[in-house]
Amino acid sequence: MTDLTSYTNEIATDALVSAAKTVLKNNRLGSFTKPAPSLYPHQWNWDAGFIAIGYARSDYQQACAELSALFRGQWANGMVPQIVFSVENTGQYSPGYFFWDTKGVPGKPRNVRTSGITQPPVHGFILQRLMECSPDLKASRPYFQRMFDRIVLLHQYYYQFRDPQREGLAFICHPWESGMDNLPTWEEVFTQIHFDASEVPAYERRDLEHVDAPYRPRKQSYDRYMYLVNLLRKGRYQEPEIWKDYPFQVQEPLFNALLNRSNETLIEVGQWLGRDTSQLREWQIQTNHALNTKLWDKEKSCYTSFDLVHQRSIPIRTAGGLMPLFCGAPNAAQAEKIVALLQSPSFEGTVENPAWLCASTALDEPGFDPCRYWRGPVWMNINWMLIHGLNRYGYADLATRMRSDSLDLVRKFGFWEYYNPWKNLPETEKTGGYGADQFSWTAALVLDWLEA
Ligand code: 9WN
Repeated sequence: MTDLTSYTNEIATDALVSAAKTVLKNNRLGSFTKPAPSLYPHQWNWDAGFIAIGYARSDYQQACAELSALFRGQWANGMVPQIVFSVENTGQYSPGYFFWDTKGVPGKPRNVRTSGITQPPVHGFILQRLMECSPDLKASRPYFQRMFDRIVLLHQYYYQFRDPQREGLAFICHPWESGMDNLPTWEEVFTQIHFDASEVPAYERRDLEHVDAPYRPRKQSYDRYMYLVNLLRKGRYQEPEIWKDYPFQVQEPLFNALLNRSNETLIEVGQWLGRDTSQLREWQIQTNHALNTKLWDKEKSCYTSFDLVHQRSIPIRTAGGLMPLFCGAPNAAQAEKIVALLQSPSFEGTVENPAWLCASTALDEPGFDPCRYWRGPVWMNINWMLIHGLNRYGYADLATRMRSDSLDLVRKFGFWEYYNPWKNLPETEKTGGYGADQFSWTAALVLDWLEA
């Protein structure tokens, strides 16, 4: 075993800040910044939000531009797509624009190429962060008015089309909508979904040209992703009709926690703009209540997903199950239980085998894998949001520890997409950083942690 905790070649803070800025600069494609140099050559939805945070202090205009570029892709029903494709990079990522076949779908903006699903709603709290960082609030008021309306429309979409029983919880219709695309949770949901190999359309795996197979989803998962995309495109993305017999509809805690943190922060922005925020307030109360009544799992001490189609909970512990700390849903006793879980061997490891905070899937879940994306590795955006959640509940020491774990990982390995959660790596692992190198949101969030 190589003990990487004794690694001493630490990079000085100003060098790290400057390296992080270089990552963003090199990934910049005009009005937006791609997530990574070659694996992800378009604009992704929640990436745009985290990237905006990285620019907020040093290039405020670009920070605002990232959200504007993303919302160019907003559909008439309010949906903001997972990917806004760059025309220049056509063919470099799969599934690309033509695979999604969204051209001509009613309500899709005509001159913008987008996929047909969404990603976690980070935009409200990103907008509030931009408000905090604005060098001239009066001058940026029109921008905030515009973005506020766009984001409220997006939330309206979630409550209207993704919450059929009006419970206060939005469902996701594809693992890619969760942002945590390869959680074991989705495998469990798929045990109830049966389809024939002939229902999987032909597709390419461009991702494996950039990242080795053990770090990316298996073929079996990709077949399932593509099977779902095929159902959506065959139904021409027509909501709500398409949901009548659509097999994947899952209420997931991270997605709803971010939606509700966005509701909460939009209230703040809306009050500053002099807008009526009563609908946002109603959503906020209802969603926190629903998180606690429907997704809280007392035995697991965290929130878990609910499969709406098969009417069952999926009791798998993931970092997403801790995320309601970020929107203030848990009461003090629930928060204490979540923190105890975070400080247990399920996330911290043991004295002999310690782990960096915070594994995406709990270390002792049967589906855990320290290398494969979302099956266990540490992700910086998850840590960034959990740190805010821990501070909100007064767990400042634990929040500080998660921040220093995050920065240590970047110092040791670089700006990777995700990291092996084990501190003692087997000698066969050359590095603890995986996926795409020079990853934008890792750089952006390091800037948020380090820039004064
Ligand atoms: C599919 C861009 C995106 C992130 C997701 C992450 C990964 C895409 C992929 O990359 O997903 O959307 O091809 O694997 O899982 O969270 O937004 O960085």
